[in-house]
Amino acid sequence: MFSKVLIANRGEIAVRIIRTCQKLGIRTVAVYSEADADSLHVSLADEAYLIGKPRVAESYLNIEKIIEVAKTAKAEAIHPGYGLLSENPAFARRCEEEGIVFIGPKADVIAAMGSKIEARRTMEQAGVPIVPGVSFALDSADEAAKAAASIGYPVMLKASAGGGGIGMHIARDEAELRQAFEGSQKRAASFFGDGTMYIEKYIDRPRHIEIQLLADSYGNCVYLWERECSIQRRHQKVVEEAPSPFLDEETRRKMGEAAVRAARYIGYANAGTIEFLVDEQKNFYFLEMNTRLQVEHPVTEEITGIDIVEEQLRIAAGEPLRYKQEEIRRDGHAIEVRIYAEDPNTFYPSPGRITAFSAPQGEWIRHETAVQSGITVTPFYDPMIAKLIAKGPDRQTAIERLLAALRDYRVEGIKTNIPLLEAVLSHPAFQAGDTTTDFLSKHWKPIKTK
Ligand code: MV4
Repeated sequence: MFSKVLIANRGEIAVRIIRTCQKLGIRTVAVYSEADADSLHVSLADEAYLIGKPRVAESYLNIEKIIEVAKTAKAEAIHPGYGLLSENPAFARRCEEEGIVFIGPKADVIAAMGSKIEARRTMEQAGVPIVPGVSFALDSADEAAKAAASIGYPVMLKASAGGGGIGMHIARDEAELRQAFEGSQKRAASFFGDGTMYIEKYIDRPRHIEIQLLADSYGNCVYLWERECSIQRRHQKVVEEAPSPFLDEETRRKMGEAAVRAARYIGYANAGTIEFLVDEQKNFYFLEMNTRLQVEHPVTEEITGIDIVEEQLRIAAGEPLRYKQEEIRRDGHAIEVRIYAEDPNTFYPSPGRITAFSAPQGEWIRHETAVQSGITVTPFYDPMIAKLIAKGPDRQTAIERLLAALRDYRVEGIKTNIPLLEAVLSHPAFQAGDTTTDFLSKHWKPIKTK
């Protein structure tokens, strides 16, 4: 195992990773920007290095600076967390070149999954179901129209370099497709530096269900069941849970086995997630592969009892997987809500100084945060300030425990989305498990807040 690891991240996830390192006796190196000098991840780590100005481009995304710190501090490995450099193949490659272990898959695997067209083609070859559509670049509106005619409308126009919802467009007929094509292509080119477009059949009212994988460097791979993350707002997840209230055992097993097949086919090593769209008939289709630790990993940890960060460290250090598929437990139900510093009605970020902050405690409540009373939420970073997770023997109990915890949650000085979270969890449609991706646009009516 490593004796020292650098955490190339901030906020709750840096704190989360440091805690597992401490549990394993690994020394930790934090990096921080000028805006984060007083942050919890800095005080918790054994060493901390200032790497630049508040803006991420001048600190947390500065590859050479982070590599330099890792060398100075003699860190043997770097954990990138999520976001930031976590799915940047150039960063993984620089680590490989410097003999520093990148805690994640190989750079070429990250790059292959970053191209959505290449990922589709690869999954098709691996025998994983993909959404009906094309797996090649469409160079003109004419080509797109020809492809759409054979797929059948409605279709979804997507950017190959996209993901997470950016650069997508629904077209219900040929006129709409032709009208959207060039604009989408230009937007993708300016946003990602790559205007490559493709189309898929549009799946109506889908669910977003993803499979958590662990794979080692010796070809062993297991799935840690699924998470359902259908409740989203502008492609930002709001509520995540495990297990999915929608899946039956047979679909669950088929999805898990398809995900393992995918990981084996690409020679994947480390923790990873295969995202699927699931339609009303329970057909599932590969959407994207996330080659990092995910924000919502705690719900999987709560139902399996496995510390995913610990397994990431062990895999990266060359240990074989410690579990066989039959040994993966699934106990009870866990739900996570993301607490954002934002106005619950306008969804605009609400930065500012937090004057009071406390979360309820309890054996079935888990609170992941780097925020403390007195800190300032700055506009430089993601506005997610905390995650609150509740566990119960069944879904209804988990919902009730999470609602009770939210009612006792105290944040003063800034606005948060807690009223939205309470409304979702207490909504009859959510309680009935009717959790499709259009949930918030259908059910959320802005409310009055002080
Ligand atoms: C789709 C889709 C329907 N049909 N693709 C949104 C995020 C990006 N990763 C893919 N997304 C979608 N792709 C086809 N062919 C609907 C969505 C989608 C969605 C997916 C998951 C969770 C929430 C969503 C909200 C709107 C649209």
